[in-house]
Amino acid sequence: MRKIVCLTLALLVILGGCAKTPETETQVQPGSVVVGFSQLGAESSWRMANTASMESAAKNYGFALMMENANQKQELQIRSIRSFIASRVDVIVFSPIVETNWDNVLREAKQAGIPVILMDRMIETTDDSLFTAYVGADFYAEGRRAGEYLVRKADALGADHLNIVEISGTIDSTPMRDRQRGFMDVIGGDPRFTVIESISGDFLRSKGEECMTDLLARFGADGIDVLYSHNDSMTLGALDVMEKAGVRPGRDILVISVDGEAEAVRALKDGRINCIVQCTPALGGSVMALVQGLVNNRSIPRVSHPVEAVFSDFDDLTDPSVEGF
Ligand code: GYE
Repeated sequence: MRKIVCLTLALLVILGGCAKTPETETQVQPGSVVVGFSQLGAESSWRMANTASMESAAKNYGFALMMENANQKQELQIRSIRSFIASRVDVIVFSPIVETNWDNVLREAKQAGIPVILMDRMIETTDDSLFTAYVGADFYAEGRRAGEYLVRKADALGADHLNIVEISGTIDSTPMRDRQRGFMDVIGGDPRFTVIESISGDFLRSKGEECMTDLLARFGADGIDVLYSHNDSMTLGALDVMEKAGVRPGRDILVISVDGEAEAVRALKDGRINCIVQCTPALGGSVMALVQGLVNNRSIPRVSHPVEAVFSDFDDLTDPSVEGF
């Protein structure tokens, strides 16, 4: 791409005053732009839809997408980022599996002059210059929405006390940390609620099953009033286990989930899930718009959050806008 940037610049200089484009801006041929994308894994329907969104957006923009899937391993993500640097891609996009320990590899990208966009998840760093932009959900707000639903539901039921179990996402990932923090900030001070256990299901359906099996064995269905699960895949696994044990999810145990995948939305409509806090995987368009801004030397927003909704048994679930991905 670099050659084409120079050519375009030269043309702009030749065209002089005729060019409408500001002096700092270059018009890059989309076909020449290479985006290195490290996806963290394929752990959930959310992740699959997110990968598809990145692929189709890159195609729409005419960018070449060099994508690698890290199978839920941070070392593999670091290795991919190093290979993107060696290939001198134009922009690196990655979805960090956990928040910590990215500084070294991101310093290498910075030294190579390659901008980095964080997609979906955030990092913990003392050097904010190590990434250019973040595109992803406000997970803290999602956690709060889950808590606000529960408060409203407890009010409607006139409940005195509710025992909550939490199946969390991948430990130390942004959605896990912030969905927990947001939820606790809303319900934590309310004596009607006790979180009796929180265990990680790693955002996987199979682990959602394992976690629910363990929780039912330890507390019994009567000891659990509410399940708060950090994603639909784990929730669907937990639902299977409850039903096999003769427990009616949505009735015997209230179920609050996050994401909005099609199968979970069907379960919401069937009354087996009470609330889904939406988290959209369709981030590709926003990411590629930023890539385009970067390669054309425009300034781009530091943080972009998608607009997200909440679907619950308080809503008219026959409304066509209540649909999954
Ligand atoms: O909620 C979950 C996925 O980081 C927002 O990761 C994403 C989460 C999503 O595995 O389903």
